[in-house]
Amino acid sequence: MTGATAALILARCDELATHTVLPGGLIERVYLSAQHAAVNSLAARWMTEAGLSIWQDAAGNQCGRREGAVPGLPALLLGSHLDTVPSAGRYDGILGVLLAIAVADRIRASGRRLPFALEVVAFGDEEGTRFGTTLLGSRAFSGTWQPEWWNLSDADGVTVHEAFLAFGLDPDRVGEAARSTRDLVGYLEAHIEQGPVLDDADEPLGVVTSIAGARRFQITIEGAAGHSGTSWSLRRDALAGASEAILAIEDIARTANLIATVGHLQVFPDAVNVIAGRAEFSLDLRGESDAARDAVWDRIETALADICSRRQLDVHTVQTHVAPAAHCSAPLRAVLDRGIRSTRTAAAAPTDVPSLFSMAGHDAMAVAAVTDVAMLFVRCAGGVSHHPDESVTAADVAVALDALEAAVLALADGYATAGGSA
Ligand code: HGY
Ligand code: MN
Ligand code: MN
Repeated sequence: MTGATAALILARCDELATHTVLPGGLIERVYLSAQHAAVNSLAARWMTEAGLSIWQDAAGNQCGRREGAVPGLPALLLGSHLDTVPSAGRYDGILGVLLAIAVADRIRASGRRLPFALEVVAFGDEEGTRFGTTLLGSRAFSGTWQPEWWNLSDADGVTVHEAFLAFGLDPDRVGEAARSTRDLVGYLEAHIEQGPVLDDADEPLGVVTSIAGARRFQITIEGAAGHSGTSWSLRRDALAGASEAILAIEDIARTANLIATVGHLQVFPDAVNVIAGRAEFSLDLRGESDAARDAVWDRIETALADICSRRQLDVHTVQTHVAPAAHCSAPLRAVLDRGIRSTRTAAAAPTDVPSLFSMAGHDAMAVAAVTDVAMLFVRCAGGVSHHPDESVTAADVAVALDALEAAVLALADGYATAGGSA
């Protein structure tokens, strides 16, 4: 039966992938878009079929709930996100939402009433593709929405506030999406690893120890546009300065064993025979500890100032996103460990269950503000992600489903005997 469900989950990933703004089978689906509304409707239908009562919360997250032994009990949350990066794979976030729905369906079919409610949440904005800052859905959910986000705007100049209204949401009621700690047991998120560790270890599943803290910046370097025949001594070339800065950022981060990525660069006026007067680029900086990450940012800022002073350029940085590193809860990691072990045949060597750090960010970072979190990683081929070649196998999806269901039931068993605490 698991094989058929895994096949259904993969087919649903394919169906969700058709809701995209890009041609040619490429995937891009952003927060509060028509594509977001379409996949919320699909997820709502599948949640209903899984026996969940459904609602869309005040921030556009699609939610479903099945009561426990008695109505109104605190809820165990399962879920992930349905939005994507540009030219995305079809499993990042999506697989976690569909695994959560499949576990809820299995528990419905078993007729078992758990000692807690079971909720599935499909967050609407983990990637931050549309508005730059990320985790908007899960931060509304965890009660950490920031008022300054209303004025963030997308590439077309549409603000978050306007996008809420266009999606049929009332910005004044975003606070109603916030959940309270007392209503929650914890959050378990299944997600592809987006790294090579499980694939290299020939392991289908692993348990996350902690999730990197991230900061994002928009960096602008200003020089002077000019004729490309201008002599060297008169140039103030913003693109040359940005190029030196980007390599300096890479060198500083590598030396500090942190990860820094410049994924966006725009040059003005962007012409073959004009010296660049302005260069704008993004910086995504992440590390296992917030302190180490912040110390590296301080060094990067100093390097930017030195480079620009030497080249008679001006530099301006704006932080567009910050999310603290999140540590996964030991009790929830333990039930995921038990869930994975339950999928192993008795004959299998009792090797340790892989536990690994996540350099990728996840909604669990935001949800950690309101309840304990843990993550189940699923192998993806070669660790490839944020790319159309992202892939998983039906066999790994099947074992992930069994492991996640077993983890939920292990938590229920422990929760019932412990009188209701995760
Ligand atoms: O950027 C990340 O790490 C995540 O995929 N949003
Ligand atoms: Mn992603
Ligand atoms: Mn993701």
